[in-house]
Amino acid sequence: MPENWRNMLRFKSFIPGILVVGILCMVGLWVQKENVFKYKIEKMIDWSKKVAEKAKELEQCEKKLLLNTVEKKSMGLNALTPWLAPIVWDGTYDLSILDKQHSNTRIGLFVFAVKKYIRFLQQFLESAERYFMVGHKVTYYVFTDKVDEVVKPKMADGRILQLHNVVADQRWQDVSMRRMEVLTVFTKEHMPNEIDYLVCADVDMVFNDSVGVEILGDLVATIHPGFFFSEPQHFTYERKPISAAYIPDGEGDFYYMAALYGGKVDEIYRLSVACQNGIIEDKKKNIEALWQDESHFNRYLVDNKPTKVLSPEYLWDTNVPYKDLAKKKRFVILKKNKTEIRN
Ligand code: 5GW
Ligand code: MN
Repeated sequence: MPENWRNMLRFKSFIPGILVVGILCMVGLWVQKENVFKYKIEKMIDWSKKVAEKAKELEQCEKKLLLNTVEKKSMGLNALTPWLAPIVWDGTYDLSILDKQHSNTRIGLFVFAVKKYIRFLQQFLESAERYFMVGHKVTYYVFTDKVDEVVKPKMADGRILQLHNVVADQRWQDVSMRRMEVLTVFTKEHMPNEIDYLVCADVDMVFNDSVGVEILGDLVATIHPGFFFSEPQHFTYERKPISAAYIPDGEGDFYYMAALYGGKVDEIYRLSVACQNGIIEDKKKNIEALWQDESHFNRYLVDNKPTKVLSPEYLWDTNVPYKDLAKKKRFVILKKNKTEIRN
């Protein structure tokens, strides 16, 4: 008998055994069918419940960011920019983790209070003591033409107030632009040894809710609340090609408001040098950008994308019609009588 026939016979002798085992297994499955299927069905119900929960969570997130309620899908509605920088909204970060990461971080707050704007300083500083980087090392860099009139706030430990004299330019446009020049000097000479991050702010503002280390990043800018839902072609960028701040149609991501921005000291040095150079270039041509330093600031940020973008929670204007956009109104623009304060 050939060898392979013999093998087949040997195999055949196993067939009854295999059949018996198979039948036993099927009987076992039949007896346990309730449990086996029940387990699978329960698992499936469990998973679909979890999926439904996640979908609901996502829907709530989207609602919070108005993805479903606003027709026009403006980029500002997202929690990430197209270059994957976070857009900071309440609920998108865990402050207890970030506070630990920044336990040794030194933060500067740069502000100008020149001429009549000195009237805003006391409330600005007092509200900063209450809400700005609470628990961290903070140095206020206040620039004013009236150092003697400054009312020092009661300050927590680890917080320092530096008062600096600055010339009071006659034209208000020059006062606003002077900030860039002062920044080029301070971010180069003084601040590198004193602080890690610098935050620059307008003084005609008040802190109204917490502004903490979640806003720190290499280069950080805030979306202007008035242009949150605007199409880029309607942004009030400088549109005169002759200006150094010129941004052509089709360029630019957000309209940033220069009333709150920040970053690492060397990043703010680079930004202020670029803006100051643009301002000087325009002055030589006897022209001025539409929104002075803010126009140059926006020009710089077209080419140098911020690594973090702050939502309008951080520059809130009580005049905007979409009141629900910001759950927290953290840093609020004060209403001012423009003719009174500018004369
Ligand atoms: C005064 C009149 C018109 C415009 C600016 C000034 C002005 C601005 C001033 O006299 N003194 C002064 O310190 N500033 C600084 O520049 C303040 O820090 C002020 O917050 C910043 C920008 O000027 P703002 O706040 O009037 O600009 P908007 O765009 O917020 O109205
Ligand atoms: Mn302002």
